[in-house]
Amino acid sequence: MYTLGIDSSTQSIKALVYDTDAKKVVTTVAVNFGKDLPEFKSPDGFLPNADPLVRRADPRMWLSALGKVLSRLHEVFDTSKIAAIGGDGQQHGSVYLNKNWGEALAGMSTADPFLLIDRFAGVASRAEAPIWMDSSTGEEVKELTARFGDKLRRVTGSPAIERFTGPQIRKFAKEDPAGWEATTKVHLVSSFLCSVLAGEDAPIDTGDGAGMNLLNLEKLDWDLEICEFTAPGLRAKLPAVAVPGAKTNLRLAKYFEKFGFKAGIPIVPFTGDNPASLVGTGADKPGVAVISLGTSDTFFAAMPEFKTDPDGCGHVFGNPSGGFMSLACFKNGSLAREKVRSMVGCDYKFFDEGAFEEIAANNQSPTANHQLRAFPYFESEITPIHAATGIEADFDWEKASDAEKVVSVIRGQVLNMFERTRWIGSFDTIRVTGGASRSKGIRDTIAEVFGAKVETLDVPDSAALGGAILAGRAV
Ligand code: XUL
Repeated sequence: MYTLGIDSSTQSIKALVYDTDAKKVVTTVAVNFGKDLPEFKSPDGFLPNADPLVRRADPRMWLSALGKVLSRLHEVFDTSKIAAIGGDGQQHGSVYLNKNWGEALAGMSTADPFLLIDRFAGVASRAEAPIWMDSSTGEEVKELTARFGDKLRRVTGSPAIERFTGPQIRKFAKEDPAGWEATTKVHLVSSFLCSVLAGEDAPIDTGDGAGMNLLNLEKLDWDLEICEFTAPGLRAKLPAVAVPGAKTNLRLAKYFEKFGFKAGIPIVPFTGDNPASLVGTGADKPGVAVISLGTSDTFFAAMPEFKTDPDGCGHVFGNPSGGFMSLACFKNGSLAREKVRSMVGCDYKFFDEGAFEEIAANNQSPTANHQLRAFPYFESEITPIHAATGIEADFDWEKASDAEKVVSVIRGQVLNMFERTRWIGSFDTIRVTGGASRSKGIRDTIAEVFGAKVETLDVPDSAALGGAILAGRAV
């Protein structure tokens, strides 16, 4: 059986076909928002804004990209063979729809040659959708924290956070009450695209819904009190919540026959990109954690029961395979490592391996108690919360050798990751992915500090794959 996974991320949308019998990816096509859709003037997936804290995108860009990626897929694959569709979107981003939305959705049950952006013209009550990179809601975060204190963390799995959807909705409702009044539905990027495919309002799944500061993760339903304080009448504007594993009633709308699909095939509610990656990397079962070493470093793992980070830095999302998942994001990831590499002035061979060999040869095992450690805070850090102060070392940094500098920074990063994820549980396997996972020094340090087997993951499109796997399970 073939299933399709659609991943709408920050800079591109991907469509991946998966053979569920052979357990193999058959083909992947992508549309890059900046390169392929220059008319939306969003080279990096969002509209330029004079305020660096504001990051918004034109939701019509996502519609246009959806049509284009399905058309590209139709050119290279017999889409009539696809039995089910799943997918995901960048988390937290929200789309605001007006009274025309319902009618536009219903219209998807007829076939016609119009483009998606024309079919959905005039449905937005807010022209620009805030995305996860937006951190302009400091004031709303303060207001939510003042009103609910620790309840947000205990109930929704995360304290109030700038990029989370609740503070973003509150900001819109405060700044544009008429726009808020005209809003009949708020969707996430994931549920917005899923609704378009199904021609009806898709529910928000607990994986992506947990990134809103609105979902009660014990009851798996919207928290009325938090919703009402966030924005008046919000509860009535939210779609339903999809409980993991529940049978889906969503079916592909007739409109999509123009891309060769069989209308009526099942669609599973879309989830967030991180929960989808959890499934795509095979880490949706306890005991396995994934560390993605990218611009920022991300740590995620499945959690059978609901519990939250006492320090409030990590997040809890629903696991699309059932139960929950944790996610901790470390802003000082590869960018910080690159800074250290250029400070030391060494090549990758030394940074990834040579420095570690030199320290080992001097009998300073990375697990020895006297081992040096340094923490790179080039960007203000969120796990733990820490201002941007540069290198903080527990030794005289200036006098240290190049090898000591490299090894101590990696050790500092990995130790921090270990300390900050202990609340989640322990792991016998850690799967590492992302650019910096090529470094043997980092992999060995992770193995020693976590006391776990480290595997290198080679799943380039883990989120899209997760969507396709979830689609397969639903059939
Ligand atoms: C997670 C987060 C990002 C986005 C975009 O909380 O903000 O990982 O999901 O990838």
